[in-house]
Amino acid sequence: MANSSRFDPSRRIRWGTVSCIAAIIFLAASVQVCVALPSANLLSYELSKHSDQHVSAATSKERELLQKYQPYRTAFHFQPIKNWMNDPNGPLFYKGYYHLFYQYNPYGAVWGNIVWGHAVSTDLIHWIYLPAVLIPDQWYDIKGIWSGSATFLSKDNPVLLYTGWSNASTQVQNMAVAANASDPLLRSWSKILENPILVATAGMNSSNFRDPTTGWISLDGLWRILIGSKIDKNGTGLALLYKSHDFVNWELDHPLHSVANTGMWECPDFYPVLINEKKGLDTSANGPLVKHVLKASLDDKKHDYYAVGTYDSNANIFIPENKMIDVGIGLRYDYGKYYASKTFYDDNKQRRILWGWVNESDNVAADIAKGWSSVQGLPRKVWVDDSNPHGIKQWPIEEIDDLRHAKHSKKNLYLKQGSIFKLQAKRATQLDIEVIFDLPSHEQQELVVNNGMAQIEAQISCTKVGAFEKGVYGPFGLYVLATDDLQERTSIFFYLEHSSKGWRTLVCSDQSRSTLLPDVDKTVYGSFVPITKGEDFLSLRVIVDHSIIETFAQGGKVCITSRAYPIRVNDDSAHLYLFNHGNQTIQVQSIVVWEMSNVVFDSY
Ligand code: DQQ
Repeated sequence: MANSSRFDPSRRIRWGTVSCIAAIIFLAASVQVCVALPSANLLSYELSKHSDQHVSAATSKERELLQKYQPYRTAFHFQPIKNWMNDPNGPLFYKGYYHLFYQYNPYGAVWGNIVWGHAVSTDLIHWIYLPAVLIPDQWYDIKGIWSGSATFLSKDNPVLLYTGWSNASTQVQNMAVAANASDPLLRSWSKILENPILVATAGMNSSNFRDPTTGWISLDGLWRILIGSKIDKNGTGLALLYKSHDFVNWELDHPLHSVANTGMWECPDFYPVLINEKKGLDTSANGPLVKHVLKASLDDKKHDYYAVGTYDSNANIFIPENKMIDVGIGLRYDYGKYYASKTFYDDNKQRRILWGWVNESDNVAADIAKGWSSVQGLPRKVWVDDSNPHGIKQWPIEEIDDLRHAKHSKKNLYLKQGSIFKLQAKRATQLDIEVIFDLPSHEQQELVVNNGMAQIEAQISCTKVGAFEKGVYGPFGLYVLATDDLQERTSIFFYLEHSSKGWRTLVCSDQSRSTLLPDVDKTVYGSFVPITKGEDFLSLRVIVDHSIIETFAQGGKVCITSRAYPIRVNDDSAHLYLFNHGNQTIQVQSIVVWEMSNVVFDSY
């Protein structure tokens, strides 16, 4: 069945038929650029031209067109045909199919009436929508089927744990089993008679008791799971540990880990990672070459925080590598908009894959008008950063590369002070860009610990720099989703800041001028980038898909996801630029830009 996920079906057809012509034009344009001397393409640019003095507000005609053409629908990110979506739930691989379940409201574009939506794919890119698998129909989940996870009790026996919002408005944990294990699409699930299998006991707050993890088998041979919670009196966030011999009868063990003043931990995730290897591990794996990642989604901050540490499976406790950057006070998966994420072990390709919910930055009225809200970030492979044992790296799964087609590349460009360079990309609303800059300062870099204080500093600095504070080295980087007069543009840039301990590198994603629409969250996101001794480059991979921009800095050490809603940028008029506003010339070692294909999502 033709995809109805694009609200303007003609857009897909139009793009389908013109894509060859576009590719030819693009190639021709590429040739022209490649033969030109790089310096000839560098426009000396006066900063005054960037000023917002002449910016005109979005007109009512433009707003009307917005609703008609749905320019913010994505072309290759997962999103339902319509309505509200939030957390990814229970991802798994079964009999040749990847399954994604997700929090979904079948009745509208705002949160409510939550069921588990369902889609399957053979490559994590092309999805088939299936009917919802779990809907509220029992006293223990009648108000909503909330988040949870999948566990394989044996190879052909996947089960789902989820939080039910009961008729008494308490949060209880329930289980569903695959009703027909021979169906690779796992379309039918049965809630078990023993539900609810876990309820909050005396002294616990049944309003803060949710989101069971994937189970694992510990050293004593018992199953273990975590449930997110908080201790009310001092706001300590924690992951409650439960044990079971049969996955149905559960007993409270003790908290696996807790951190003061972090508030409610939603959607905990706990998984093993190999030291010095990219290969993923099944959730029960442990041993001398294994570290563990504990992640919590902080309800108060709406960010996903993690820590790398050791899982002592005798004592059943988690010991973070560095207490200064423990869960909730240290590292984040993503320094932009990214929440309630969940990983799974992909047995098919022996890797661990991360999914995360990316909310809108517009407002509720806009969501209702467009009829949908939220996308899932691209699936990312995760592994321990071999240059920094306290951190992980994330990278879009390799299957994304299959969507790349027309390619444009350049080498050894010199971006002088105040220069911008226009890259010849057709349809710059769907791009995958990889750029490598020379690390400009050969002086010592400060090793920044990305704790809470550093995050505040980074955000403040990125905001100042975004507002045209010029430095010695930077800001330099990319303008994406930009109009040719730059009235609308989203900037992804590096900036080197001088501190008493040497230079430190910031990566920022600046939405402050991404749209002429006024009623949009335009926060500037940013983080310090850990530069390892010997690294003499700065790299960015930026994936643009209409209203979502995913940035992976320095090989995936730092990620920033942002949303943008430009009103004068469309498939034909979007532009991509390199820029440098710093005082020193910046060398671009290489830049490669690919146009990205549309993905057709089918309904079953
Ligand atoms: N979303 C679910 C909860 C979870 C929250 C409800 C996180 O289970 O804690 O839709 O976004």
